[in-house]
Amino acid sequence: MRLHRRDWIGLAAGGILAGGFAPPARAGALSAAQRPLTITGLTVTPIALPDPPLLAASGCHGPYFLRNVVELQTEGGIVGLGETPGGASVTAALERARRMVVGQNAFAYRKFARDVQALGMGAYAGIELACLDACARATGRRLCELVGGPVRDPVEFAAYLFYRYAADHPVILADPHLVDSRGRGDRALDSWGEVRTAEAMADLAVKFRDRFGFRVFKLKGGVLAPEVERDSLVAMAERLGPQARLRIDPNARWKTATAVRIGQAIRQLPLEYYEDPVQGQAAMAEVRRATGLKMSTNMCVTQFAHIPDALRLHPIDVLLCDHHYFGGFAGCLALGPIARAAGWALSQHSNSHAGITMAAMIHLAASIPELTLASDTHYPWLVEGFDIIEGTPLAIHKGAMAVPAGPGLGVTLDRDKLARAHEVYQKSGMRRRDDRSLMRQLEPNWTGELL
Ligand code: GKR
Ligand code: MG
Repeated sequence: MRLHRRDWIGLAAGGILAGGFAPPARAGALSAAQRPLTITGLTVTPIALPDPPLLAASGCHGPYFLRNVVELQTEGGIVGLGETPGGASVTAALERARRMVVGQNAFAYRKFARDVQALGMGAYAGIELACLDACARATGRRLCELVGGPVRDPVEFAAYLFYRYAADHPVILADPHLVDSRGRGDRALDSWGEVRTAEAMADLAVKFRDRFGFRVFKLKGGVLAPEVERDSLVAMAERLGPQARLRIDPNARWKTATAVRIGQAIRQLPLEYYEDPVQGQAAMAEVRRATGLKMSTNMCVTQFAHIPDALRLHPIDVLLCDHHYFGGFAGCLALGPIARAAGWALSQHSNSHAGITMAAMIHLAASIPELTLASDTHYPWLVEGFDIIEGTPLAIHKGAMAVPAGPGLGVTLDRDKLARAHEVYQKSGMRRRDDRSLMRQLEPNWTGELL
């Protein structure tokens, strides 16, 4: 039915158009709610935050991890925040994206999504998040409400347990990139100490449970001999009790035979899933068949193009989504129904990050009904006092995190801490993650070969 202007006026007078349903406005007469949120500027700040010597198949973390912080200015003064992976290449991609987004409507971010994604998914994730934050702030809503949530609140997270060296290991303190005042003993970055045995790992798991209330525990494997990692899981199960759910993730550092052997040995444990023990969908499917264990990945299904093969080969039961590489919130939201149809549960992948990403991950998990499993997060490893958001860090209580109150992401930048982190980035000279080099200094015979 086509309505004439006088019909609209009549309907409006009768109250039929109440509740925000208004006649098409004439150009130049848009209400505040109808006006585009025009992007006027984009600021990119590369930062370096202290990173303890956590071990993974890639080597050793540290002495800093890198992130890029995005501030998206809009007409009217609202600023949206984003945080995305660090490193000079992502910084450059974000800088290149500026001309694609300035002048555009932040609400219509999907209009420029493909162009920005072509520069890199990391850059896209930072810009999309800043758009969503700005839009949610403009409407006075929490970010998750903008995309159909919250479907849950609070959101559950898993303890992310790494083997590691002590923070004041002499090799770390001698690192030429180091530009802060950390030192030995009381001046060490943290006091978790060295964790390189099954018993020490079980101790760490208990400390994480006692401090944060976690119920789910992910062991980052692919570091020590596979049998030591198996023993670590056994020790964790004994110390944590039968209600704890366990995961192990060797980041594809194991041969198929190793993964099958260890998988069969841990079948009696309360294992929630076996994450990426081997490389590639075919090998994952073989381990899955041979062990009967539930398998998960953030390595062999990391983009939509990988899904058809996964539906054919059946390598997984659980997919770890991540807005940093799966096409932002839009991509992860689209994964929900696909995962449901494929019979996969969703969890969330994490890499070292600060508070803006932490808030984003909470909002994302609060927006995807199919994301039913506890998400990973590196947030407990973020050294106290270094987060770049104002106030105290976002709290983990009983292993879960409340959706920040908003509007938007519900976090604001601490300008002093951001400036300090940027200065460290500039002075440290670190421009990309390089776990291998640090590991080779700690363990000169380390090659990262398959185990
Ligand atoms: O922080 O060293 C690490 C992790 O190993 C990370 O790089 C992985 O990408 O967290 C990740 C995972 O679940 O594989
Ligand atoms: Mg993983």
